[in-house]
Amino acid sequence: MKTNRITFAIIGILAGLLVAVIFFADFTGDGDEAQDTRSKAEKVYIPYGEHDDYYMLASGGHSGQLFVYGIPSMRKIRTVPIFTPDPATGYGFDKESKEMLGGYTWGDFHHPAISETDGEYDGEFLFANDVGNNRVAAVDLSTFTTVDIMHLGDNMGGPHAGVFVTENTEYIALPTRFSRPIGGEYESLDKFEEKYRGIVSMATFDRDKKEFDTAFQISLPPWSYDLSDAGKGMSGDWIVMTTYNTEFATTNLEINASQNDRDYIVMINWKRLEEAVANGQYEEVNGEKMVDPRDHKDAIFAVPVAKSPHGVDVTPDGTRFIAAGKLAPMMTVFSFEKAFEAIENENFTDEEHGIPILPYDEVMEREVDPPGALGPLHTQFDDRGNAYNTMFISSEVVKWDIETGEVIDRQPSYFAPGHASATEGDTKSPTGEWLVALNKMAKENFLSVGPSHPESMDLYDISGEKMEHVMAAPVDPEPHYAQMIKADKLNPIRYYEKDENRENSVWNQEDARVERNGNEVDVYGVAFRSRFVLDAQSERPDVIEVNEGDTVRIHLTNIDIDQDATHGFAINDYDLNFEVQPGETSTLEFVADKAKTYPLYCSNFCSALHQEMGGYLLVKPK
Ligand code: K7E
Ligand code: CUA
Repeated sequence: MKTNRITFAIIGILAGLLVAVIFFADFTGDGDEAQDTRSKAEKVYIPYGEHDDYYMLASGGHSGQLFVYGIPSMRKIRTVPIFTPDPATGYGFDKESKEMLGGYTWGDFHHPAISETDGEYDGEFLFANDVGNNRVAAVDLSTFTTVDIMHLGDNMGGPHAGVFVTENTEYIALPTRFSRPIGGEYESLDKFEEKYRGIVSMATFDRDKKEFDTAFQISLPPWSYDLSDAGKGMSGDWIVMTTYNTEFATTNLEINASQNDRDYIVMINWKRLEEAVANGQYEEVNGEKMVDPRDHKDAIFAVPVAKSPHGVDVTPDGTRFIAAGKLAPMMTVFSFEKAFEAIENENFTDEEHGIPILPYDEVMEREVDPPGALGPLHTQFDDRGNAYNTMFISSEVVKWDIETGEVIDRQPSYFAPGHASATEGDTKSPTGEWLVALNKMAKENFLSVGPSHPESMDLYDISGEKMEHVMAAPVDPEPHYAQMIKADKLNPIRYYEKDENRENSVWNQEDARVERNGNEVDVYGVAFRSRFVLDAQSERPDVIEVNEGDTVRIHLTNIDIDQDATHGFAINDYDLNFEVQPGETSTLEFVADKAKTYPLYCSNFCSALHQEMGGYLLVKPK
C-alpha cells in the first residue's frame, strides 16, 4: 500500500513537471515568435517619408518588362516596359517607341545587367536580353525608360547566356542558347554538328548616343550556352560561359542532352579577340565580323565541368569562377590562376571543334557538395568571402565559405528558387546586407488566383553569421535574375528640361498649330493642367479635324515642368493612347482611315479638372 502511494506521488509529481515544462516551453515559444515577428517586421518597415536603401531591378521574364522594387521593404515601385507595349506609359504606342519595338509584341527578359565602371555598378544604364526574339535593350536609369533595342541578327538563337558586362562596360556579352545554322537558313537537323553553330554576340553601347552596336560575333560548336559572367581584376579580360548539350542532341533533350558526365565551361579572352578583329582576323558572315576558335587558339578554351551546369559566377575578387551543377548536385570552384597556368604551359588534354580543353583536375580547386542539397542554379556573394547558392529542388539557400568550402548555413525558401540576388552582388564589392531568392513557385503562400499561382521572392538578412528569412512576397511572372544597387547611386531626373530646340516641340499655347501638306497632317500641340491646345488659331483649340485617309502625326509637348505632372492622350474607340511626361515631347502617328467622330481625352489623372481635359478628333468622310 505504502509503495503504491509513493508510486502515485512520484507519478503525480512527474506529470505535474511535464505539464509545467510543456506550458513554459509553449509560453516562451510564443513569446520568442512574437518577438521574432516584430523584429522581422521592423527590418522591412520604411517609415513614411523615408526610402529604401536599395533598388532591386528585376527581370520580368516573358512579360518582357522590368520590375523595380525597393529593398528591404520589397515594395514594387514601377513596371518599366522594355520588349512589350504598355498602355500605362504609352510605350509602343508613340512613334519613337513603336519603331524601337519593330513590330514585336513580346520579349523574354532573363538577365538584367547594370552598366559598370571599374567593376562597380555605376547606375547609368541597365541592359536586358530577349531570349524570345534575339534582342538586347538599354534602359536609361535617369528616366527609367527604354532608349535602345538592337536585334542581334539571324545568326543568333536566343541570347540566354547574357547579358553580362565587362568591368568597364566595354562589352555586353550575349551568348546564344539555341544553336542554329548561320543566318538561320533551312538546314536538316541531320547536319546539326556540322552546320549549326552557337554564337556569342559581343555588343557595345555608346552612352552619349544611347546606341548599341555589334563589335563582333564568336562562332562556337552547336552546344547550348546557358549562362555567362565577366571576369574582374586579374580575370578582367575574360568571359566564362556554361554549356550543356555537348552531346549534340537534336530531340528529346531532357534525356539526350544529359548523357555525358561532363559538359564544359568555355573561357574567352575578349581582349585578344578584340585585337585580332582590329587586325582584320575575322570573316565577314552575314554582315557580322565572325571569329572562329580554330583561328584563335590563344583566346578560346574550355574546361570540363560536372554535367549540365546552369550558372557560372566570378567571385568579387576575380580569382575564381563557380559553376552551379543543376544535374550534378554540387558547386565547382575553378581557379583562374590555375587555368592561366595550364594555358601558358599548353597543358591541354584534348581539343573539341578547335577549342583546347584544359585538365579538370588541375583547374578545379574544390567541389562543394552539401548533403541533400539538390539542384544548385546560381551563386551570389557577400563582402566576407562567402557564396550563396540557390537550390531549386531542395528549395533552399546554402551559404558557404569560398576559401574552405565549409557550409555555414542553410535556410529554406518558399519555393523553388532560381536565381538569387545579393546587394551589389555582381560587383567587386558586394555589401553583404540582403539576399533575395527569386522563386519559380509560391505553392499556397498567398490568396489563390486560380490554377496558376504567382511566383514569389524571399528576403534574407545576410548581415550575420546565419541568414535570417525576413519575408516573402508574390511577384509577377517571371522572376529570373535581378540586381540590387545602392539607392544613392541612382539620380533619376524629376522632369525633362525645357528645350526650345527640341524637334517638334511647342512651349507656348499660342504656338500650337496644325500644318497640312497634302494628306499629311502634323499637329504641334501642348498639354498642361487641364487642357490640350492643339490648334491656337481654331475657335476650338482642343479639336482636330482631318480627312479620311490622312496620315496624322500629333506632336504633343507637356509644358507642365513639374514632377509627376504626366498627361495621357487617348482617342476613344480608336485603340490609341500615349503619354507625355513633364517636359517631354512625344509623337503619335496614325492613318485616319475610319471616318467618324472620336472624343479624345487625357488618360492619366493629372488634376482636379482631369475629367475636363479632352476634345474631339473629327474624321471627315471622303
Ligand atoms: Cu531563369 Cu538565369 Cu534564364 Cu536560371 S535562368 S533560374
Ligand atoms: Cu492631363 Cu489628366
